[in-house]
Amino acid sequence: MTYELITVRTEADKIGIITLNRPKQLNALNDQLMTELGEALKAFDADPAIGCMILTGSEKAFAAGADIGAMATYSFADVYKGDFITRNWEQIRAVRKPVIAAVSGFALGGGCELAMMCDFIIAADNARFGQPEIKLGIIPGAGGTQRLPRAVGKAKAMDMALTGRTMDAVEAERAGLVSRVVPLDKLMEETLGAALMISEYSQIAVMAAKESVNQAFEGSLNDGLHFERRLFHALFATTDQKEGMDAFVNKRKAVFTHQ
Ligand code: CO8
Repeated sequence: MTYELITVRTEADKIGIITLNRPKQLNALNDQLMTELGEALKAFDADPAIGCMILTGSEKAFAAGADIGAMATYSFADVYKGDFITRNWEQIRAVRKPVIAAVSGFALGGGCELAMMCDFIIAADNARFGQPEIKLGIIPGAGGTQRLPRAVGKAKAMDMALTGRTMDAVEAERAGLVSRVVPLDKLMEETLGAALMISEYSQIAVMAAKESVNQAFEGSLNDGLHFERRLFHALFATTDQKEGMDAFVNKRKAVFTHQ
């Protein structure tokens, strides 16, 4: 498939990198862009050579939100009947391999929600996160009122959703929204380092870890512990578990075959 609003490349034949590419609109997320993003993620997820994906934007903007110009004239009937958002945002959740968001500049509204849909966020020191929908007479619609409180707690999530203020990278890291903050010129290097590390581990174990951590947000502690235990037990059926443990015992580097 050819893409117009994103660019796609691989690194070291193991990492799929998707760059949002609507620079004049600060990567505002429209239908076409989200459809292309879903297709690109699906293709990388299905490629056995790819172990991890990176989603990034430009220096100035990861994404400044949903495309306000496109939404401005929508009616309730348009968005409800057309299933606005669900139809082409859900693909991100369906991806089973890890997706790291490398965020510089603005991650606002749908842009902040898109970053939060990724498995973790590495932020450049110029990153700004916010849910400013309240200023437009709406509320977040792609998970902002649900994922933000889980990431930063109720107080900060309420503050951001009700006032529309932004959080800088330092506050976002302190609050738990991002996993690391790095200088802007080191953002891709740091993110690629993490992605390469992940892509060299057993894909089965990596996918199981992702699935199990996500479970922590979707059910009770008891259910989550049970789910984790079952996956943990199942990994003893893999060749990669034998390889990883044998390599440790024999003081050599493990070579995983993803079996
Ligand atoms: N939609 C459409 N165009 C945008 C958007 C956007 N979200 N953000 C910026 N742009 C455009 C501007 O209109 C401008 O275009 P032009 O040059 O043609 O006038 C260009 O990008 C550059 O923007 P600015 O001149 O405003 O740049 P500044 O550096 O002065 O300001 C800001 C940058 C602060 C990011 C500012 O552009 C801004 O406030 N943007 C809007 C942010 C916002 O409100 N985001 C939330 C949108 S609502 C939303 O995301 C709901 C999500 C629901 C789920 C997702 C559904 C798809």
